[in-house]
Amino acid sequence: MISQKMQEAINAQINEELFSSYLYLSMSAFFEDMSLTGFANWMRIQAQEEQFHAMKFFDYLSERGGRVELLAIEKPEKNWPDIVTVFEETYKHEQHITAKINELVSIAADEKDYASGNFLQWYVGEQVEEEAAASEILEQIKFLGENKHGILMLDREFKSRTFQPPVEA
Ligand code: OFO
Repeated sequence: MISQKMQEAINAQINEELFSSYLYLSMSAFFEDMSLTGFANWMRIQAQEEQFHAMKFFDYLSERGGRVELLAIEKPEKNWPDIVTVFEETYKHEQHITAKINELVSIAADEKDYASGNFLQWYVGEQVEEEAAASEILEQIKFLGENKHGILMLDREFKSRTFQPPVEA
């Protein structure tokens, strides 16, 4: 049986993951509106990944005899001044999520909940990838600057991104 404290922290994290999904879906809608369908696809896949992260916590909490409680999801931003700002916010958001995952790891250690500590390691690894992906795209877009041809090339590349649930999950 999972502790009350760990249960509350996981429920809060489910909300964080669902908000992440909502935020990236809003960014996808922003790009659709700009007719950058590749960027819109990249964000839509990102939203699906976040949904997956949320459901992985959902299933784990249930498996441990805890009770999932869904909290209200905050309304995400709708507009951004430019593409660079979207990816700056994406990168900043992923750093925020990493901090939240690290807090969960600390709670698991405090509670001597070794199963949760082990489970959370998947997210620790995942956050390294999430931050690296956001940071790499941010740097590419900064490099391209006003180069519209380059942005369209990147947009074409992002059209091919698909969602693949991790096999080991
Ligand atoms: Fe983007 O990693 Fe979950 O939130």
